Amino acid sequence: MPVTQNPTTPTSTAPAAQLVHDGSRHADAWWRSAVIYQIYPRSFADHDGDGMGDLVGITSRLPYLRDLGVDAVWLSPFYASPQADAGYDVSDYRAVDPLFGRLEDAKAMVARAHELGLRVIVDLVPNHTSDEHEWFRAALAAAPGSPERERYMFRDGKGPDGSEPPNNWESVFGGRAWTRVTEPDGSPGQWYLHLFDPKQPDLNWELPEVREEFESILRFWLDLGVDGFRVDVAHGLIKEAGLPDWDAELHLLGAGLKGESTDRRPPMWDQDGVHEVYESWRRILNSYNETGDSAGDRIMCAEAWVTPVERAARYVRETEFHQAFNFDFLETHWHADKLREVIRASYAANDSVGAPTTWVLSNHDVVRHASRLGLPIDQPRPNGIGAEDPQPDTELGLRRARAATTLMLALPGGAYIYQGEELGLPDHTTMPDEVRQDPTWERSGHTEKGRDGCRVPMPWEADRPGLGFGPSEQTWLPQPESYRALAADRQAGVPGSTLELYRRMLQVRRELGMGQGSLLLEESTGDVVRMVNDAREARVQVVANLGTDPVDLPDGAQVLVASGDLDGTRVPSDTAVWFTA
Ligand code: TEU
Repeated sequence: MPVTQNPTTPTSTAPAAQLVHDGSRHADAWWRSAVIYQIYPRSFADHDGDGMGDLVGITSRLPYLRDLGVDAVWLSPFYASPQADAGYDVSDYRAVDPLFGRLEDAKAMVARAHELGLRVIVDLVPNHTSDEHEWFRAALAAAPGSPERERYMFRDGKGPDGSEPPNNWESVFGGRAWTRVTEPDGSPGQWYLHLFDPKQPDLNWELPEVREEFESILRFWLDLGVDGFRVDVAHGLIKEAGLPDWDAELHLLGAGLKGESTDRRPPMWDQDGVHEVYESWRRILNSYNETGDSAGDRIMCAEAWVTPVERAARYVRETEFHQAFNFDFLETHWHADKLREVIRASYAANDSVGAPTTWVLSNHDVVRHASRLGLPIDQPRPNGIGAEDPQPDTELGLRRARAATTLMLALPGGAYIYQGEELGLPDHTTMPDEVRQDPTWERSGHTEKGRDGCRVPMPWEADRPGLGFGPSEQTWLPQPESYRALAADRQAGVPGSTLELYRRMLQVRRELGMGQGSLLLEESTGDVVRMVNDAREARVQVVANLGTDPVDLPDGAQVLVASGDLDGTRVPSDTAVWFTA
């Protein structure tokens, strides 16, 4: 790294720093500071060699996660499903899909995780079922107005012959959000709502029977021993009465919520009625209370794309979710001032309701941060990248991704890691279109590549077929050649590797109690984020240099963690450091 002649003069971190989060106010419940690792079952580890990950494969790799130093795993859906949306289309909520194994394998996986000291969170998909769910099949076989149809959002079409959809809503994956059915007698019939794929009909959450069924599903998995739920599309269950048209674009974050635009909420997202559902679920979770902690130890995390943060905070009131994903942080561009702002606002909102703030940079729905941060700053982020699209700067992306994670894991609260980010994996950005499986690709009329690029099977062993994903060379999506050098076995024990950086950070974070710390943030420090995690065991200072010039560490700084090579006591561009002084 070249050294410029005029490094930014260091300022002492303490004096101008403001307390933005007081970590001493809360009891030590595990989920307030947990680092949770997202397993994408299709792509984590394949045991039977069919090219698709499975539960036995996951169980076999759990020691790796214990050694990585995470507290818990969250598994994306592995339930019975036609896989129209990679398992987020569930046909039986109490069964394991044969692709992934049997219920016995799920029990063995939970038992093994617990033996290793890892908790297990499973995914719950309540907004919609699969169209192959027995309820939907029954609804299609029954008449309009029947109790079977009442479980879903069936409506008559508009126009003289009902051939127009009931309203103008669009599906998140592209195209209209309504599909017309053929009635059992062969005549063109009613329409049903699907905010996602046509194979994902939305349930009618006004119906007590739907609520009872999901309470029973919760108990089923709690009885099986899981430690909690990640709740899919938690902001979508209730729709505004009358299903009014919505003309703004259907953004998940809720068009009309940002800036000067209207303060009317989209009729399909973040309706006040959803909270009642979560209050009842929280009561169930609390009743499974083995530790005596009044907040319980089984948790729910909301996937709720809701803005502004004040609205999002309503999901984590103490009678509802324990946590929610912080998508504002994930969406923040690589600017020090914007990061400072989102950090401050996130703590303010969550602390106001006594909830832990969580942090996340990648998941199975977004371009991985090693690729995302290699794209030009301030441009809209693409939904997937294809071979003919502008390619991310791989080296810069990885460098910034490591710095971003180093910043993230210094923050008190909970954090989510998406499988493979600990290896610095980029997206597969040159995947042939023919192999794409995300319904987004077809439904958007080939205008959005979709999410396959971040869902590629894990590289475990560089010299094995399929990079050690399983015993055969099959992988359900192709792995890019760049994954070979990033395979876990190429990084384990290698100083400076991304895997060792993650291990080190998780170890230091745990040993010093940084997840439970207080956060002091310095204002107005230009392109450098400076903060202090006042942790149980140490006062950890953090410098993240987003500028072009290197910055000096103060005299006597003891470096605990650095996202990249330092030049003596200088922190180069796009590098973050934890140190004590
Ligand atoms: O995602 C909610 C969601 O709508 C987005 O994440 C969206 O899929 C993404 O922005 C692509 O446009 C959840 C799941 O995480 C996702 O995998 C599912 O496809 C979706 O729900 C439907 O169940």
